[in-house]
Amino acid sequence: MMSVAMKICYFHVPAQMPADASPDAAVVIDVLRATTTIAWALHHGAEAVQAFADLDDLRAAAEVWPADRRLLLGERGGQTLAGFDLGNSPVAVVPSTVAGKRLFMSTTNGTRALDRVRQVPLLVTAALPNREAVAQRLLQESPETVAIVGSGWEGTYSLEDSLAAGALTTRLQDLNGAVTVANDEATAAMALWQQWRHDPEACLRKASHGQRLIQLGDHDDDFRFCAGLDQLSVVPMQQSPGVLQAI
Ligand code: 3SL
Repeated sequence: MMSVAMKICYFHVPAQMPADASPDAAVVIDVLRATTTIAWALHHGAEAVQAFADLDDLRAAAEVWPADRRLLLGERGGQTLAGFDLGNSPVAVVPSTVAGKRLFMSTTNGTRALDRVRQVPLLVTAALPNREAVAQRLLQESPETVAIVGSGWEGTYSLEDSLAAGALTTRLQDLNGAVTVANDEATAAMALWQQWRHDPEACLRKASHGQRLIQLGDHDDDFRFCAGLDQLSVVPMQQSPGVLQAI
């Protein structure tokens, strides 16, 4: 593989990214569960996922889309939104439900993080199941500067997003020695991945949002879908503002 001079910064939450930062590429991560759901939905044939920070904007955009080709997907605090077709679960986005449909999606943190970096020229989402696919695609596209942005939880650090940021950065460096880390957060994320790489699901369950989901009820399948490493070849990529497709 060609040598790619790529610098990686990791930001725990979108607000940590400097206002004047202008990376060539951004990778948004919300392991529990928005970017995992996006990966599985596109893998299972959804036409696109259109992400919204604001629910009124979502409803307005969905209304002008053909009713038989749209689904509303969203949560707040882990609970499905009233009147929505689906909650934010990778388990729910099965082919019989999502194939050929556009998913109009809004979540507590993940879609807000996407909104923060929607101006970045190359924008993809990553989760543990498509970590390898995203690493390969980044090396193909070879942006010089990459911001990995964790979604966090309402402005605070999320363990599981850092775990996946570390998994992705580690894989990028394994594949290409010219990939460098440019902030301490990225180095710490790689150390976190070393700590948990043999049992990522245990890390997800220990994380505060993992604990929140456990309190809400049985999420065993969600944990399994979110923790499975390198299972999907899909790379959700922004095609127009907020619209992610498997390209
Ligand atoms: O915060 C988010 O964007 C969601 O992924 C949270 S949840 O896992 O759906 O509760």
